[in-house]
Amino acid sequence: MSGPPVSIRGHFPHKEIEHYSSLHPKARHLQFSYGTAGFRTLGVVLDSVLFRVGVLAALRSKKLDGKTVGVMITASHNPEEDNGVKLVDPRGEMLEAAWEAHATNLANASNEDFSDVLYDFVRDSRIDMSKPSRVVYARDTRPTGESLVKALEDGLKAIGAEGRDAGITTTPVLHYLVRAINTKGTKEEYGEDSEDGYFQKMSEAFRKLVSGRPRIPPLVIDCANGVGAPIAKKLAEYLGETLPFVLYNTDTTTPGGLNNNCGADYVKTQQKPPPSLNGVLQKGQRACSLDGDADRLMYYFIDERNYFLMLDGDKIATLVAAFIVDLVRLAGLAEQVKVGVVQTAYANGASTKYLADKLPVRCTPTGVKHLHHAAEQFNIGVYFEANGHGTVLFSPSTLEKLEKHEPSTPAQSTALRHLNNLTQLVNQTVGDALSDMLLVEVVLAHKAYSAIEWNSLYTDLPNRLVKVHVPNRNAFKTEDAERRLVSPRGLQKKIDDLCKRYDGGRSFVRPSGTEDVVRVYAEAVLRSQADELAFRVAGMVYDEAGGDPHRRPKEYY
Ligand code: NG1
Ligand code: ZN
Repeated sequence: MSGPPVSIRGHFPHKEIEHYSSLHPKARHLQFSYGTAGFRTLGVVLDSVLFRVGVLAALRSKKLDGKTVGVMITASHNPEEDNGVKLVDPRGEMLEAAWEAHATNLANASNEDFSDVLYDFVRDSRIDMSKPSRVVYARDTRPTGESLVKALEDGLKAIGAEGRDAGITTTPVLHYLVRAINTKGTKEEYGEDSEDGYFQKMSEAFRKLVSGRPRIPPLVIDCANGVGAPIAKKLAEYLGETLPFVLYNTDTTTPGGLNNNCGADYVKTQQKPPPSLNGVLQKGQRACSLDGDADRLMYYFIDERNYFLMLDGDKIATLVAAFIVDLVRLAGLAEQVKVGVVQTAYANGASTKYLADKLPVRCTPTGVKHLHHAAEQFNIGVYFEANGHGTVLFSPSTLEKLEKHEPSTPAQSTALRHLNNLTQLVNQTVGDALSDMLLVEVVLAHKAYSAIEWNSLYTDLPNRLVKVHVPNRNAFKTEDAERRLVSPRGLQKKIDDLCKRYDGGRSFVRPSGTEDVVRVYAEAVLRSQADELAFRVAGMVYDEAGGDPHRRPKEYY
């Protein structure tokens, strides 16, 4: 005998869903996938996805008992015509992995099936439709953003969710807001839930950390012609003379400017400054680039010989981690508070070596969520991708320790005060270019380092990143935090044999999570050898993957 028909709790708004869904039809031929960076593709094809993400965000909030969920509309460092969308969970962290698959399913349901697929999802996930639902959302400066926000809002209306528009702001501000809203009035209160609250918290901590230090010389900031520009302008007002900014690439209205020949990704991949800064930078002057949504940061400078030197995510991680380790020791907490660093296989071998002599270093697969979770395992976890995305996490028990610890000397008390201020300066929800930038400036001020001294902590091994277009990148499977290939069989052995022939040679191969390519990374003691190793491995990958021999790129030898 079968039981009573399974039904869902509360009212399922069939009519509203069908009505709003018909305003945002999905094109039949399009397939979408919620990957490491959420949904990301050409902005003009995302209308149906945004509507459905609105619906999903509203349901996620109901599932979490009415906690506020975040939605960020951005395509980060991608070209201006792209756009994308990501969900943010209530503590300001990335969406729970299991829901990524739900997001993909819903985005790909046909127009006719959408309402039924949604009903089944609500039933199977046991979502109580009578719960409240709250969503806060924001977008970057991309031209397609405005209409995508409307589509998202229709998704919220279809479910009857309460929406809060945070306007045009950075990804890290949106993550901050989500956490601030959800912790309001609790003992974990993260800050006032407004952009002003974000600036207040960060700038106050910064002022305290640099007070009594020599005046900081102006910092050149390349804003990638993106949302970092208006936000950096506002931050400048909060900081005043404590840290003078010289802002470049702040044009968010001229079409095509976003991330074009500028921004953190340009600097990292081209290994040169944005052309707009040519002739601007004085020798030794600190400059940095943000990406299109201001969650990545690259520092750099021109040295005495006019060489361009890049201070990337690895350099930031080493600078910051070494500083925190010192402070913990000076505060008398070395036994109780363990500091660790998390990197990916893309971290320069020289940075890993430098760090591993001082503290535990973990390697995780690419993607912020992996790094973030690994960093949570430490009392204080510093994580950075080489591309400049990263932050520092202080565990709840560490925060408590820092607050309650009784220092026994004035030196201990000073170090402890600095640590407590750092917990306020750092955006612990996600990598944040502006918060990371202030963090770097604090360390430089405390150590009295110029960019040159910072750079000399260790010397990067020359490296090369190559993209290989193959018929099926899913044929490439990895293990050991993506450092070794398990398939195609036998290829790893060939790579190992080749690496042995290069001094300091290291190379690995993995399928990209965001582009239809396989990435090859190689490093070696000499620049020419790093290049040669990368292109040789790329050639092996191309041949192994069955690439057309007539179209084999010449530079693969
Ligand atoms: P993929 O395409 O999976 O290599 C890229 C970056 C990641 C990360 C994601 C998300 C490199 C080599 N890869 O991933 O670090 O930032 O994009 O945006 O930089
Ligand atoms: Zn970004």
